[in-house]
Amino acid sequence: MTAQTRIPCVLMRGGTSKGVYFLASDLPAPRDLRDRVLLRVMGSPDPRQIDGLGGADPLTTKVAIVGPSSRPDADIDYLFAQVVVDEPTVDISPNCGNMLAGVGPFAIEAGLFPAADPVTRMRIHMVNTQNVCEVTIRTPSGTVTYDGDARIDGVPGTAAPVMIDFLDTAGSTCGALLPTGNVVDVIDGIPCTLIDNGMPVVVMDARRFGRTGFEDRDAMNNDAELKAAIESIRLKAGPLMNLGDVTLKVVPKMCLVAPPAHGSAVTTRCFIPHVCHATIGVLAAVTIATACALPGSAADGIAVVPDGASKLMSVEHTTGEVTVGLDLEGGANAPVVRRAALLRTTRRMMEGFALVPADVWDGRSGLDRRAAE
Ligand code: NQM
Repeated sequence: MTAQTRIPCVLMRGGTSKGVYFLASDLPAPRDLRDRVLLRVMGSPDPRQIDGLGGADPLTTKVAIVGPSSRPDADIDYLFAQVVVDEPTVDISPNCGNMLAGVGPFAIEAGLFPAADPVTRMRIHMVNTQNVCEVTIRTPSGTVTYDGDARIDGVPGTAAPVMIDFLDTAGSTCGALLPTGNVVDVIDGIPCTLIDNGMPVVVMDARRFGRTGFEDRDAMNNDAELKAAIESIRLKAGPLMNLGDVTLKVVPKMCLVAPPAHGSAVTTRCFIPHVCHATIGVLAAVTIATACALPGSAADGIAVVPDGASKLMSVEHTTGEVTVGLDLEGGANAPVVRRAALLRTTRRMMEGFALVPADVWDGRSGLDRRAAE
């Protein structure tokens, strides 16, 4: 008789995030019990997460829950869960495009989807936002390879590319690209673009806060006055964006923009939402690039936007840049997002079992159930 329940899982880096990947069938189905299990796995709430697998940072306290697709137009279901480091909260309102990079390889290696040769294309239903994306994974001879020559800022070295095409991200969580119907709303005296092209984001000019927007992550994180001003805007923006009371939610993300410094389209500093991101969220980058392309937005006059309906937009962050491919139609007043795409990499790093005390969950994971049958 064991005092802990064993849950099969894999630790993976997905883009510039890191987290634990589970099969949905290995976790308890009721949401409140699943949340308690995930909090215990990560060691939350605790700023150091000393008694769990989380890395004391929102970017390393992420969970991907993967299973067969519940929709006929997709191959795999992916539910993202953001476990909060220092609160007893698991937020499934947002999606995560970084963790998404690991979902395809995880699904293939779990036997949920057959690999082709030399690449596998998979349609993933992103359960949080009910959107579908198509990922392309390197699978020479039908085996996932993690080696390759693709490089993304924020991750040392190179790895196999994972191409992600987002198909219908506009209004993913808020119901519309511009949930208030306005390109700009003024909150606490600051012009804000409230926008959702895959991630609810509030885009604001850093200079309006008396900051340059080029401050590094530590300076941003130590700037209590700035963080309080941003949080005040966030709490007001949430209901306006159809997100309700966002006090305990990790959306909307809050983004300060500044002019490009190294030939990009724009410089960003994202708060997710209480900590400054070490890089940038994937869907946040897609959403911010979209805001930059809208005349009259809070980024107008700051961002440098390429001409044409198909744009490659480099979005700078604290440690480099991410390039977003964006196809927009319809003009400034009624913009229609046709496609958004970008490159990520991933790596499977550890496989085994997460152990949670039986007094948190004394159920049997799918693996133990299968062994007993
Ligand atoms: O915006 C961080 C990340 C993310 C989310 C966050 C993400 C996205 O970098 O798609 O990837 O905004 O909390 O993993």
